Amino acid sequence: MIRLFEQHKVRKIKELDGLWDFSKASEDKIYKITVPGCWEQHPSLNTYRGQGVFSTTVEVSCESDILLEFKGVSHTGKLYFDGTYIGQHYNAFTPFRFIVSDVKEGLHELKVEVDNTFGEHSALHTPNDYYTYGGLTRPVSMSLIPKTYIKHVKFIPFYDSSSNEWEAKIDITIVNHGEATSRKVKCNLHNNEYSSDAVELKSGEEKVISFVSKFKDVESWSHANPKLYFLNTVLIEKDIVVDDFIERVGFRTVEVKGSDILLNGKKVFLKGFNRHEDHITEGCALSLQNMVLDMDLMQDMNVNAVRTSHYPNDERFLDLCDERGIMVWEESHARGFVLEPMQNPNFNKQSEDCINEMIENHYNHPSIIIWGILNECASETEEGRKMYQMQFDQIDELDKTRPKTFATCRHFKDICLDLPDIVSFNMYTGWYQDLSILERHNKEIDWINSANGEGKPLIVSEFGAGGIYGNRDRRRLKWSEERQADIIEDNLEVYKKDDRLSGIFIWQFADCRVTEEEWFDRRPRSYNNKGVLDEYRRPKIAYDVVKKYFSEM
Ligand code: ADA
Repeated sequence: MIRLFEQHKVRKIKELDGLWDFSKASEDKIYKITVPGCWEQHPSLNTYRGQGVFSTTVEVSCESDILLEFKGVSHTGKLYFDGTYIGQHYNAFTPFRFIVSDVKEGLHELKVEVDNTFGEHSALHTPNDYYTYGGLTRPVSMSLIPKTYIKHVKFIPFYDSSSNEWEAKIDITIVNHGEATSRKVKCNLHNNEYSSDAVELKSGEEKVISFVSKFKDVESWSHANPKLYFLNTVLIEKDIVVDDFIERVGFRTVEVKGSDILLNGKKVFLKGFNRHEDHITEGCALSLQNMVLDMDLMQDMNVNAVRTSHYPNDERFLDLCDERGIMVWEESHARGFVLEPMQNPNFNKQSEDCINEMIENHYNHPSIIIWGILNECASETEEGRKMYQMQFDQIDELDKTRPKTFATCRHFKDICLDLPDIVSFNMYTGWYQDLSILERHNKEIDWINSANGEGKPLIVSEFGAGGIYGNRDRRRLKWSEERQADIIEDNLEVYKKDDRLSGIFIWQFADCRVTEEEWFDRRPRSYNNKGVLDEYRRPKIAYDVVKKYFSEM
C-alpha cells in the first residue's frame, strides 16, 4: 500500500512490493529481501553496512512511458532499467521518481544499487543516535503515463473571515513529453467543480494551472474533527479523461499570534512524542500494521501531536495523522551536527534537496502544522546561523502557510532564536542534569527572552529519561523503569502548570537502534532507551504516567 487512499483510478499504477533479489556488492549470493524492507531483517545481514544490488522483473502491459516512484531508499539508490543508468537519489526519507520513455510491452529488469555507508558522500546519514538501515525501505511503484500527464496537485486552503467561507488555491502542474498539444483540466472537491479552458503545451513544456475558488458547506480540519476531502483532478484530451490525480486534503489554517499557535484561529497546546521510524523486526521500514499500532498506542496515551524526529516520515504515517487529527511537526533530516560536519561540502545541497522534497511531497497533509529543521545543530556559531537562515528562507519560498522552528540545545549561547516563528528547546533536567526542574525551566525561559526569543510561542521539544524495559529496581536507580517514570512525571508536573508553553514532546515514543560507532558507550544495548515503550512496543512504567498527565492537559 502506497498511501491510505487511492491516488489514481484512471492512471495504471502497479505496486512493486514483494520479494526482490538482493546481493551484497561484489558477491554472488542472492538473498530474497522484502520491499519495502531493510536488509538488516535478514539474519545474515543484520549488521551489514555497505553497498548492494536489488533487482526484480517488471511487466509492462503495453508500450508506454513509465513513471517509477520510490518513496524511500536508504540511504542512496542508483536506478538502472534494462541495464541503462536512469538516475540516483540521496536520503532515505524523501520520495523520488524517474520516467523511462517509450518502454516496449513485455518483461524488463529493474535494478537499484543501494548504499548505506558513511563518509563525506553522506552529510546527513552519519553515525548517530538512530540507525541508518539499508534497503528499499518505503513503497515502490510503476505507472504507465501518457506523454502529457499530471505531475503534481497542490492545495492551499485559506479562510475568508469576511464571508465566513473556506477558499482554496489549487495549483495543477502538467508536463508534456510529447508533441505540442492542448488539454483541459477538471477538478472536483465535495460537489465544487472547476473546469479550465484549453491549455496549450509546447513539447517538453511544464505548466501550472491555478485557480482560486470558494468551497461551500465544507467542514474545517482539526484535532477534534479531522475532516478530509478528496480532490479529484483529471486531464482531458478531446473529451476523454487521459490521466488523473487524487489528493486528500483538509481545510485548516495554522498561524502564530503573539506567543500562541492558532489552528483555525483557536489556540492549541501540543502534547505528544518524538517518534523515530524504528522497529525491532522491521527496522525503519515499518509496515502499515505497526504504524497503526504506534498511532493507537499514542492515542491511548492521549497525545494530540507528534514530532517526526529527525527526518520526513513515511506518507502512510502522515495519512494516519491526517485521519486521526494528530498534529505534526515534520522535520527535515538533520540531527546533532556541530559546525564541522555542517561544513561537509555535500551538507547544504543534501539539506536543500531534503527540504524541497519534503515540502513538495507532503504539502497537502493538513496534519502537518510546523516545519522543523536542523535539530541541535551549530546555532551558536555565525556560520551555523547562515545555514539556519538559508534553510528558513528556502522554506519561506516553498510554503508561507506554516510556522517554522528548530530544536536547540545550545542553551545560553544560541544566536538564532530570532529566526524561527516558534522557539523550541530540548531539556533533560532530571536525567543529564540533576537540578530542580522548575528552577532550570524558568532559567531557560528567562534566557530565551533575553536572546531574541521573547514573545514567541515556546515548545519543550524534548524531555525524558532512559529506562531499560524489564529493569525494575526499588532503589529507582537511573536506567530503571521506575526512575524513568519519576523523571518524566516530575517534568510533566512542571510543564502542565506553565501556561507560557504552546507544546511539549516527550523523548521518546519507543526505544530505537543506534549506530555502534561513536554511540555504543553511551547507549546500553546500542539502543536509545528513552522510549516510553521498548522496540517491541512493550509499555514501560512511564506509559501510564504519560497517559494520566496527557488526559488532564
Ligand atoms: C537529543 C537529540 C535526540 C536524542 C536525545 C537523547 O536531544 O535531539 O535525538 O539523541 O538527545 O536521547 O539524548
